[in-house]
Amino acid sequence: MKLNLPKIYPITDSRLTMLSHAEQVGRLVKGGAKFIQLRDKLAAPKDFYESAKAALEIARTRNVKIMINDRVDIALALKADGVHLGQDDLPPARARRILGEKAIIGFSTHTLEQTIRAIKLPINYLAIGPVFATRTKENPDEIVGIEMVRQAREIAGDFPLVAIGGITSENFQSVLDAGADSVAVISDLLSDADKIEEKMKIFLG
Ligand code: TZP
Ligand code: MG
Repeated sequence: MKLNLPKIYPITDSRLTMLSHAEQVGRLVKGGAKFIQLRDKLAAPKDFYESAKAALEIARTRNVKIMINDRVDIALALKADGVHLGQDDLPPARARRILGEKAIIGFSTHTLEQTIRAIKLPINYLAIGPVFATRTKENPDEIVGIEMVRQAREIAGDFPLVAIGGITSENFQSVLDAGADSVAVISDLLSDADKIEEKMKIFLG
C-alpha cells in the first residue's frame, strides 16, 4: 500500500538539542508530529539502541511512527516502523529482506540519476536533497534546489517524495508546491530546544 506521509517529517539531533531522542520525540509529538526519524551519527550502537528504545516507547503510546536512520540492525531489534537509508548504507533490497514487507524503507537520493534508480527499488519513499544549504549534515552533497524537486516529482510520478536540507517554516511551502509530499527538517525545528513543540506547531499551521 502507498505510504501516506505527513507534510512535516522531523528528524532528531542530539548534538544540536543536547536532549535524548526520547525527550525530542516527546516534544515533537506534543507539537503534533506523527512520523519521526531518529538520527544519530555519534552515539555508540549500544547507546543509540537504548535511546531509540525509550523514544519508541513514547511514540508507541501516541500512535507515532518511528524511523531509524542508517541502522537496519537497530530497527529490527526494536521493531521500529522502518529505516532510512542513504546511498552508502545497506542496499534497500537487502534491508527489505531483513525487515520484511511491512517495514517502511526510505532512501536518500542526491541526483536525478539516483532518483530514476530509486523508484525501481523496494522502498516506500525516496528523499531528495539537500534542497537548500545545510549546516547539519557533515559533507553534504551539492545543493539540488527547488527545480530539482520539481524534476524529481516528474520522474517519480506518484511515488512518495520527501525533500530535505535547509528547509524552514519560511520556505517549506515552496518545496511542497514544487511537488514534495513531505519535508524533512532538523535544525529549524530543533535549534531552540525549549521551543520544539512551539516550532512544530508553527510548521503545522
Ligand atoms: N540529508 C540531506 S540534508 C540533511 C540530511 C540528513 C540535513 C538536514 O538538516 P537541516 O538542518 O534541516 O538542513
Ligand atoms: Mg545513512
